[in-house]
Amino acid sequence: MTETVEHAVTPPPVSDVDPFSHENLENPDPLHRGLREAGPVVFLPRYEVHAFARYEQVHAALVDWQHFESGSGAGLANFRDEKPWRAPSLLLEADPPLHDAPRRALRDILAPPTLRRLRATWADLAEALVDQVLSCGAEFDALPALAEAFPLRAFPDAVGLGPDGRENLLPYGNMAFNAFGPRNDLVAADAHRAADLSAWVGAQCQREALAPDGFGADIWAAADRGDLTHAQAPLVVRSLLTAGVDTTVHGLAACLYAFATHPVEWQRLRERPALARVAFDEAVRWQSPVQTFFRTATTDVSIAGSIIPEGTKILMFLGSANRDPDRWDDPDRFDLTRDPSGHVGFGMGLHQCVGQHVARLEAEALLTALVRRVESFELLGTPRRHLNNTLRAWASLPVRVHPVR
Ligand code: PQP
Repeated sequence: MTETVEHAVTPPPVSDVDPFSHENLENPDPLHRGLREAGPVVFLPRYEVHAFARYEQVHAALVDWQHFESGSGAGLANFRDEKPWRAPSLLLEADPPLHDAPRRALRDILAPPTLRRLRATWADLAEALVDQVLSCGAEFDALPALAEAFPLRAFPDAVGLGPDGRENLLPYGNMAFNAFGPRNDLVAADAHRAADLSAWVGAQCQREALAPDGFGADIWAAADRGDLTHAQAPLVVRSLLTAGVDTTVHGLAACLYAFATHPVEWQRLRERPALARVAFDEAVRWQSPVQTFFRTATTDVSIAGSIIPEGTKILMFLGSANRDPDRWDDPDRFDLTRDPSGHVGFGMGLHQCVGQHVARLEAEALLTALVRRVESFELLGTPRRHLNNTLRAWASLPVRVHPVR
């Protein structure tokens, strides 16, 4: 058999990089640039995966669930031959049709009427938090004081969690987001806590553990209506608990870091507080708190003349797509005058973040409260990254604020 030139198969470029090394997690920009420049698809023999680092291919894979499935896992582990560390998520690690009922249920629960009810509560919470933090002095670590404190005050109450054990939420999320990567030292560091954290989260997903007026009770009510099964309900609650805290903490941290290092943009926001949502999306584009997700090829897929074999994993670099110079002008610039829509920091397509409006509402509440009280702020010393296999996260963001007088 001969092949025409158009159908010639060219092996993709190969790279021995480790995207999950401490150096690359600490600063992924050089890695991303190298992979984008190497080609539309790059084979990484270290993990036996094909990688997409350009916007075009990441976007194309995200919107093509028929060829790039999630049901074999959205992390490196291939559920076709590896036992998942916990029961697979009905949302993140499922494809249609299994995915659809849980997705619809959660979409309806996190819909505009719910957000309208939360808006005033969260605005008040944010005002109170900012007042409290500023009353303790002008120099503080904005990571625990604001980026962690606000979601931890807002989200667990909205879900309807009980008061005990909430300190487990961030460690559980950290563990879950590490688990999407390879079984490296970051995974090993939390292994001793895995059973306890999972048991606590599992217990909070039961109907009896949840207040009657939160997202959790809403999920159980959807099961009572027959929108999903009663066996599915606790797993959907688990998705909220896994996805809802660390993501927003580091999304808010991305905003705070962005503004602490871009005082002109902070003045722009102060002049036009209605930009808070655009600012959040631009920060999500610029930092991409969720850096990576994986898919699995459902058939041999041809990308720019290279074949990705059926059943193998594809690593999508969301953070790299969000800074691809072929898609964005001056991509490394945090810029409130750009239109960040189309960024893939919340994914795209069928699985696009169902919680994104909740996240935007949290960001809007916190930024609006800060804009009223803070004339300007700056970094006070070097911020420190917290390394995670999936999250672009912070350990510390020391700042000095100049309050509005
Ligand atoms: C980024 C769902 C979504 C949300 C789950 C789950 C876990 C994480 C996320 C990632 N996620 N934003 O367990 O269903």
